[in-house]
Amino acid sequence: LAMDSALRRAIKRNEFFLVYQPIFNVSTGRISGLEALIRWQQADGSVLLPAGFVPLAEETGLILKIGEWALRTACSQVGLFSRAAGIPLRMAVNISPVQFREATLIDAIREAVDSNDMAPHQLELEVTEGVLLDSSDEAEETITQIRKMGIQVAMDDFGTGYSSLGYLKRFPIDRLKIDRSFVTGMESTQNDLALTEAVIKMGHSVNAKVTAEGVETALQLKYLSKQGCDDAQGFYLAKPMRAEQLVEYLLTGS
Ligand code: G
Ligand code: G
Ligand code: MN
Ligand code: NA
Repeated sequence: LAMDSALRRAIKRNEFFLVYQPIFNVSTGRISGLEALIRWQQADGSVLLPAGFVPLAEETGLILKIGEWALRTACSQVGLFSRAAGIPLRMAVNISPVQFREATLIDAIREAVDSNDMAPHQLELEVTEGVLLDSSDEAEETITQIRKMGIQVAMDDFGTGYSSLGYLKRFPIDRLKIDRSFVTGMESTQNDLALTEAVIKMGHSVNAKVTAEGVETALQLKYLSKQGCDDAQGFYLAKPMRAEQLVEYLLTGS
């Protein structure tokens, strides 16, 4: 309960901020997009990661306001980042299953895209399998509607759910994100190496692009490149950064 009122106060006081992690095209090595990741800077200066507050925000419904703020903020900055990079960047925004169930999501997305300097295809919504679990018909319709607007949909944490393959059969998506647990195991575990290759092929077979998450070594990147992975993200390539630092990074290339 204390946490609940702290969250409400945080919304009023604008204590949330976004960091952005660069995502790279594997074959060119050039930046192709960004993932927006929310942080909460508490009154005492400490910074909380999403795992420390998103679950409660989802339970209390406060994630609706917080998620809308994140969507608007990320979209309001993608033009600036794209100019600094010299190419239009994709902006990936995580969407909670709770947000996804709200009928207001479509309007919020349209508003965020229309009122900012960006093309619809520059926005990519990352959904987890949790989005697809309940009332699948509605989820399917929402995804279809979003994609008709020209906005992209990515399935996040792919491979960790109950029925990854079933979701792939059922839901039309633009991108798969290979969960970092598979990428971590690539160097040491033959099975994981085989599985990343299989997931990349699977994604391509349904005309989706594939992003590998959690790339931490040169060897992992080399394997992913051989396997035909489209994009990669991870500490080896770049860490999440605040907006000011990101602009500097994009302008100077470091
Ligand atoms: O930032 P960190 O690397 O700790 O991210 C962990 C997870 O938190 C992400 O994989 C994502 O699922 C979730 N997350 C990050 N930002 C947001 C956000 O703006 N909204 C929602 N719903 N989840 C987020
Ligand atoms: O949306 P998702 O839950 O996948 O968010 C990605 C999370 O993974 C973010 O919290 C980000 O900080 C984290 N992350 C990004 N790159 C790496 C990495 O190379 N290694 C590890 N351990 N975590 C990473
Ligand atoms: Mn994500
Ligand atoms: Na993920």
